[in-house]
Amino acid sequence: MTTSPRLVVRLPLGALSGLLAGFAALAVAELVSVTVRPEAGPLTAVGGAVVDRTPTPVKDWAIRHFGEDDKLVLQLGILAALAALAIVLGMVALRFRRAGAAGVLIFGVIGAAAALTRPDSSGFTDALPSVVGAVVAAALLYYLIGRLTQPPRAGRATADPDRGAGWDRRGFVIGASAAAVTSLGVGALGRYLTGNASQAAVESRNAVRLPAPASPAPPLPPGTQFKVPGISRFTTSNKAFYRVDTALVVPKVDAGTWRLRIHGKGVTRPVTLTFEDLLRRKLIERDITLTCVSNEVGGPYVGNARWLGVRLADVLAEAGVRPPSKGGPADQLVSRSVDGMTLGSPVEAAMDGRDAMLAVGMNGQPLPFTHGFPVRMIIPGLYGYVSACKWIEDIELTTFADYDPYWVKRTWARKAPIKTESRIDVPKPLSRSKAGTVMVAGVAWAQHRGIDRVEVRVDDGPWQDADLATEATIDTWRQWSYPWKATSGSHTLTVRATERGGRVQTKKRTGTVPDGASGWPSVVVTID
Ligand SMILES: Nc1nc2c(c(=O)[nH]1)N[C@H]1C(S)=C(S)[C@@H](COP(=O)(O)O)O[C@H]1N2
Ligand SMILES: [Mo]
Repeated sequence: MTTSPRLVVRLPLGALSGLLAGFAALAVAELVSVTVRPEAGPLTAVGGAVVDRTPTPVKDWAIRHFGEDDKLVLQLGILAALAALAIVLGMVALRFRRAGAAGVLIFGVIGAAAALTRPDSSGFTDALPSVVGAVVAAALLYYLIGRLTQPPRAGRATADPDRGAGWDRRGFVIGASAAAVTSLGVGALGRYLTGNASQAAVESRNAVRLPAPASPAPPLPPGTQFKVPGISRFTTSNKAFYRVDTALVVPKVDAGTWRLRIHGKGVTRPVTLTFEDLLRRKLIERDITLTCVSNEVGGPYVGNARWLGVRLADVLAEAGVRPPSKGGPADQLVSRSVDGMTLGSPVEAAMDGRDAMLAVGMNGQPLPFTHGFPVRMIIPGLYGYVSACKWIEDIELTTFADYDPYWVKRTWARKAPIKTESRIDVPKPLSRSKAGTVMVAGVAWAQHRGIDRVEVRVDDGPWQDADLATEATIDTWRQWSYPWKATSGSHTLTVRATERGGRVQTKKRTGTVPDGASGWPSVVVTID
């Protein structure tokens, strides 16, 4: 008998063995990670490490193309890469059985290294999911390949016609099926237990009763919301609010065990606060528009919510913090989250009288898990990456000279006030409308400065004043609309906003790196 027909059968079976071993590794790792830390699982750990090491332009590209699905795409990509490598290892193992199994162990080492070097790593136990998963997978691969390359042991009764062809078909089928079924069960059990572990956090959130604010947000003045179809609602619902973060698994923090530590340079009375401590204090409620520095001109990463929280300046003052203008030694406030993210804000901005807060509520609800439950920071006027720490657990007073937080280490600016911007919500780009009055409308923002004017230009015509909705506060965006007498043809609509004090939104087009995109938004539309 020649070897080629057997190879044709064995190669796919080797590949299948590799896939089964990879699947077993992930299932076992998932189950072990329940007892260690869900975030220490190999997919999350390797995914997180990839996110941290991805060059900023690639990350920006991913956000642009996949939006809030970027994490899903990343995890599917990692799974696909793992599957390809597992197939190769399985086929290699047909020839080099020990080397194939050892290859699986190398992946265990990579997964363990990723888990141990995550900023939120809780120590050597974080290596366990990857290590145990890899050992089980290596043993499984070694066993299955053995069935493919060795005859069944003498004496075993078998009617296998391939017997003597050099492999144990029955042993392989039984081993492979048992491995597949067991992995499915183990994986499902792991998923189920992970769900239970976050149950305490879910219950703690359900139990939150937000107190009434001592300083409520002023009622929205009439006229903040235009009735133009398609315009962004003045208040963005929690569901519709954009989400930008690096968390592959949304942290589920139990409010009952949550603590916030405040310490560092110039802190004369370090404090550790509980969630109850925060709720017992006087709460303020404010409408504040948050924007992401990764928002392209005309992009979706901006939203306005009614936040409820504790005034950050008061908490800092009680800890003995003085802003630099009052002689304090720290000019940077570094917030750290439970998942190891770091954000740096100017201490001056946190204490200069604006409504910077440790927020516990969003639009009348406890913070959604995706938006930072139980507590996040909000500082009006600053992009999210230098102000809006979600799942916050630590505030350290330091200096800009001494410490660069996460995004600053990755080419973004140390300080990033939000740039004056505007957006055309309607008409949609490349849409068609009938000649006559077409409503051009959208939002404009210049947080903590205020919007005074929005102008619209049709093609190369003169700038025309748009109608402005009533301003809620200088920290919120402002709607605008312009009834355009549209004539047939293809037209370019361009918009620019002017902030209080007269500075016009810059025409200069820049990308998002390092401190936010700028330029006038425009859309091309066809009028029939
Ligand atoms: N812990 C943590 N907080 C974070 C981030 C993050 O990745 N991790 N991203 C920041 C960025 S870049 C922005 S724009 C805002 C977005 O807040 P949102 O997701 O509630 O809209 O959160 C900020 N806070
Ligand atoms: Mo952001």
